[in-house]
Amino acid sequence: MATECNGSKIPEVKFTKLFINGNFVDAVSGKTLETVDPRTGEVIATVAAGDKEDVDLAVKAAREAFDHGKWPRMSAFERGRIMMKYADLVDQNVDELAALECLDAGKLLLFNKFFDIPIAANMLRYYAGAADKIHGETLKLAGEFQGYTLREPIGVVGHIIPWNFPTAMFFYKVAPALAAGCTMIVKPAEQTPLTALYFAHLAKQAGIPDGVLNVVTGYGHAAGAAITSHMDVDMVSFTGSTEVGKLVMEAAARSNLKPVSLELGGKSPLIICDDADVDMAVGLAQNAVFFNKGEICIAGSRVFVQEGIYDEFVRRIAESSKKIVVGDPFQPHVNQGPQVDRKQFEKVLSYIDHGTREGATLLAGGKPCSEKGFYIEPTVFADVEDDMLIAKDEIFGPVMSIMKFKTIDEAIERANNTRYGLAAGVVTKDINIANRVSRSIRAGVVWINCYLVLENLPFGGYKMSGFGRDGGMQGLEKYFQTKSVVTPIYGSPW
Ligand code: TXE
Repeated sequence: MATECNGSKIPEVKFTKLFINGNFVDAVSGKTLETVDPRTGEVIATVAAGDKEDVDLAVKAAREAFDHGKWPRMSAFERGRIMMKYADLVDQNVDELAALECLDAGKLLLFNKFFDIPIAANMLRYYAGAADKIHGETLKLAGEFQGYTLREPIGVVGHIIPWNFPTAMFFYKVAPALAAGCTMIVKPAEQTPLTALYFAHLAKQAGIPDGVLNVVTGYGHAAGAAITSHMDVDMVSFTGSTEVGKLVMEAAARSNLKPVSLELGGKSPLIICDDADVDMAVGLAQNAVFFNKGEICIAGSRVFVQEGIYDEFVRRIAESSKKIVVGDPFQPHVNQGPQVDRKQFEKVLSYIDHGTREGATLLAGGKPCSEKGFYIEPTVFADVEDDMLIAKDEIFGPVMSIMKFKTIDEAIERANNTRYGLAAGVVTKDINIANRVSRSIRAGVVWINCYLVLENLPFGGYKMSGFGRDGGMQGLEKYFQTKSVVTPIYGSPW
């Protein structure tokens, strides 16, 4: 039953156990973890904390469902039909899911309700439609041989997902893997386990057979590490920090050499040229950095502004950032909720402190803004130098770093001077500059006069932002193996 708090409907938490082989079960060890409301720092619910033994059980179920079950063997059209039903169930439960996500992750209720969750349902539909359009090739070989390729599901997949977009990340990974005919174990982030468990319940309702989709909540060093080093997991798809991405790859290499796909951190440049419409540039930059309280890997957190409009841009962005309403994400007039947990809250504040001590000019924000919970003011630094920590590290919070540049060549060089390569943006009216920048920046996505638009585009990183793509048809590819088959053709006239 939902309860009320400050006029907001707080949903009841219905699912708190591991979902293995179609059943909600306690962790073998009986261990639990507490998930916390970032608005208050208080415990919302106690959730099962799975570790190696639970992962072993989930992998066993997924292995059985893959090796002997219906899911990989049914027609792809039928898999797609079940996924469509799953999508409808996600839509039907949107109110409860949106509130649960708001409570667990501090994400805006209205955003969850009208964007995040409907987009996730559509992702299921996108891959449901793609399921029966995967096919191999036929090749005429030298001599009397013919070859063809089969696209086979890769097997048992481990999905390890972060807390900043618990719903989107769940379906970014689960939807294409389901369409491919894989079976899987999902480990949500320990900070935000609640919607993943709800999605497990809906998967069963939709008719996805037991063992196909298992959810093991728990800590990264326990449940996460058990997945990446498991000998019977055939592939791992990970989104999270670059540091943990390295551990994932290492564990995969040390165990069964399973392929991995890594979507990691970013420090994306947004280049604003002299000819830009300043209104547009301010709105775009603000959204690029402060969207989802800055907890987004593609945040345009390095804003390069050309010297001709620098002063005006800096003045305008400082004014507009002060108008962002920070507060309870359940409230419709609020633009920015709390950071996800105390660790992130303290991390962001420590970077703000660094920025001030390194000599950047603090134009707006810079402080926590409530007595309880993890709220931080939208913070803008100008006159940032490339070698300052706030210009180099992923802060993952509402902090904008503005740098001045003279020429486009200089901006491109400085924009590329980072270990990351996830996203970039350019604001200009000059098509040649837009094209030059988009070709020159080493990043997985470049936005011209817009930002954060992805829909069904392939998405992933260059450099230490990782490799592999989620989204679009490329997001499906990694869940297949390609097998070549060769037969002789005797007496063929061709
Ligand atoms: O990430 P972790 P954290 C960045 C962002 C953030 C920082 C730290 O800068 O401030 O990372 O966040 C699981 N084996 N991003 O500490 O630890 C973990 O349980 C296997 C960017 O939360 O990487 C969770 O499910 N798994 C990012 C997931 O990894 C392990 C989104 C991500 O957590 C593990 C999140 C291990 N040894 C943070 N250790 C993005 N690219 O969007 C942890 N995990």
